[in-house]
Amino acid sequence: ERTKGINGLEKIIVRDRRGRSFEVYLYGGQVTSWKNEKGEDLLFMSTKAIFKPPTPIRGGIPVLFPQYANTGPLPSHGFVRQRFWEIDAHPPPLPSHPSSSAHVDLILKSSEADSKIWPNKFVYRLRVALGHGGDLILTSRVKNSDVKPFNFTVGLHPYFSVSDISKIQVEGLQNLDYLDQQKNRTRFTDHGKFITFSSQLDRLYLRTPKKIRIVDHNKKKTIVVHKEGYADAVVWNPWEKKVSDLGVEDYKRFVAVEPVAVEKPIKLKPGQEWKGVLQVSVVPSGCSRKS
Ligand code: TA6
Repeated sequence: ERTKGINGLEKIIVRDRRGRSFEVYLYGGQVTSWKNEKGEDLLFMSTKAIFKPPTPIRGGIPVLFPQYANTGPLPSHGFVRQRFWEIDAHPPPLPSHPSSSAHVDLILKSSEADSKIWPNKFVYRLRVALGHGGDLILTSRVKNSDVKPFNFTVGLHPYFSVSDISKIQVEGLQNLDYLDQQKNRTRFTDHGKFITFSSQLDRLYLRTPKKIRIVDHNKKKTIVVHKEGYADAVVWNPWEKKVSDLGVEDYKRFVAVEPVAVEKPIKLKPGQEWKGVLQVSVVPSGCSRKS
């Protein structure tokens, strides 16, 4: 269903037969909501989110491309989160994708104006789908539609809703190296068994396993983040650090666990395509369903 969202910005609502749903704004190609059959939103949206281009929307799942954060000369996190995407009426087939799921395909093509800040022609296709178990699946495809090769870094920046940031732990990143983004990306090794939060944390973990878990002790639920094609992962919570358009207490209600490819930029030759998948499921804690 295509409809008007906040401030008249167009959004797509997709529902499955069990009453699960998600919403995507064409502005940013950004998922802003993902609800289970009880109507609970599994994604966080800032109480102060600004739905007014060119401000990026603070919450849901921003798309970061062609640059993660300030790791290069472009605006932080690139520019596609501030562009108007379109519905892709004829997406090329996605062979391994569950066929019966409810989904929508979006597309963003590089524009003349953007070529002034990033001189490479690309096509970014994003499929957002509900899997059979109600999982949320985001499949990104970036194609080099230019006549010369190019490099980029890329990511998704999901704001996962949690009951209380001080009552969760992030598992699956032990013994990995990370770059501390609060310390000029100095490299450290994480020797903890899992991550807990009691102050600001902003780490870029390098070459991580595909599966990362967010265990929410209050809710007795685990968010399973499964990624393919993104080698690295960021874990972020700003705590009381001032973040524009975030309510003062909002940091308590989300954690960002982000599939990204940063350490080794993706290289594409003309005509080549890169694919990345994020699949998120929610399971009762203690359970480790394969996803
Ligand atoms: O990915 C984490 C991060 O880069 C943090 O350093 C923090 O700044 C966050 O993203 C939000 O960035 P934004 O540009 O949306 O304010």
